[in-house]
Amino acid sequence: MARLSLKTLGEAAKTAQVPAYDPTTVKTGILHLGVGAFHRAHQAVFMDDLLAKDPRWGIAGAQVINNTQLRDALAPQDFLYTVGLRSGDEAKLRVVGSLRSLVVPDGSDALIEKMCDPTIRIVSITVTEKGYCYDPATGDLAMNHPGIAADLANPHQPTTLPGFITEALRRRRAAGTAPFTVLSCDNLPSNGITTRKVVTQFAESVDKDLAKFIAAEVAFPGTMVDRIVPATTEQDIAAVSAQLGLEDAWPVVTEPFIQWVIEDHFTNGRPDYESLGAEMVKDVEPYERMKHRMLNGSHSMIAYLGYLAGYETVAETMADRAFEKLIFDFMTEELAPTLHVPGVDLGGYRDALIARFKNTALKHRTWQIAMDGSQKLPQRMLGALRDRLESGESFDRLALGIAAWMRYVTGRDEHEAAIDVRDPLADRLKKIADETGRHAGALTRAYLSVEEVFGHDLGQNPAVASAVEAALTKLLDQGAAATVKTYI
Ligand code: CS2
Repeated sequence: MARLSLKTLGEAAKTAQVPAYDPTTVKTGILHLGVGAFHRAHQAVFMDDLLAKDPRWGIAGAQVINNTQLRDALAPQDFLYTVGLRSGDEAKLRVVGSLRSLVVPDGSDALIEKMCDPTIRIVSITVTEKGYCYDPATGDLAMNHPGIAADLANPHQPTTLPGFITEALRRRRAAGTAPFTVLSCDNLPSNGITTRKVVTQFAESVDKDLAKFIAAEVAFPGTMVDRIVPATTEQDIAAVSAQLGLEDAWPVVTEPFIQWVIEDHFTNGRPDYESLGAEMVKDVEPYERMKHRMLNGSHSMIAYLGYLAGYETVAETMADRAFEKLIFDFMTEELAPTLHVPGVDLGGYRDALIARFKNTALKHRTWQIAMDGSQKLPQRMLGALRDRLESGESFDRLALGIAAWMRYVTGRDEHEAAIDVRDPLADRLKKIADETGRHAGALTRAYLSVEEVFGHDLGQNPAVASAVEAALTKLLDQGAAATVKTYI
């Protein structure tokens, strides 16, 4: 089978939608840090829609960690790749041409130099929550993070996201080049504000004057990004290549749904996002909060409980009526009442989410979503919990979600098999379980005292402790499947 590339694009047009422009003629106005499946199925698709009308906004890709896998897969295909859109029995293909290059930090200056290219006017980011090197409970830069400590000692050769951005902004300023806009597209709380905070706090420790310049001159618009994009599997690669009639070494598969809400605050020009269907707003927070709580909060609940109950994917978990009912009630009773989003019908939003979660064409693994819970719980569940506490309302299902996370990070499943827990705090969380044993009360107290996750307030709250302990007791005694049945 021939390989997908510029040369075979004519062939691809027989089975897939292909770029309506010549990819070799586009300029790269955006540098994207963290080219993963989500970026390739979301922002890169939006830009692919734009390039026929405005060729200034191609994407120069960059990895923040030294991993050449994707570059090795895409370089022989001229960075073209396929997006497989899947819903039920339907599978549509689209070849995307907006990604034009991919640099990997290899100790040389190539990445920083590319960030300093004056044609780059936006640096967008998807490096997942932990890539920001922050304390999840406070949003402050984690000064004791090993990468941050190394970058502070050697700021001109950075290795972390805050380090790369600060150094590139410093060099641009020194060269008289206007700064780029920094556009976070990760699911962090107040992603624009948080990114601004970690970058300025980093700069503050390196050069106070530079920190002032960044605070005054650099825009960090917030965004809400949404599309469910599971990690690509070997089966996906085979299926997409067979349907395309060309070999694609690393396609992405996703759902038809796509959404992007962006704060309209750019200092060095921006694409005409409106014409692509993105929503430009003054304040993204209500949208972001809605998405983090309703979509991602439910996702994490499904991930921990579903994994423990032996379900491999989200759709499989949601095919269990008890789980579907739990998620419906969770959103209706405990999450939606904490939200106020102008012009959005939260009941309709909930129903659409449930339908998306039930999409059997996506094999979204519970294990994948369960990753990095220590970084995810605050914005997904704990913000809603604080709101419920403040308004004096019940939070039993939130407590169940937190208990399910605790049960999961003990590192042993319901058959005593090891769980491959991926989390920056995994070792510490496992140690807590090993030292505490399977006693729900002691385990609850020990985990609630992890301040990076729960803060001081929730960690010390007796009502939270007793609700979480009650849920954890059930999970330990009866297992997840039986426990979920007691909530419906
Ligand atoms: C998921 C998200 O992996 C996860 O934690 O909850 O990646 C989710 O699929 C996206 O945020 C959907 O927009």
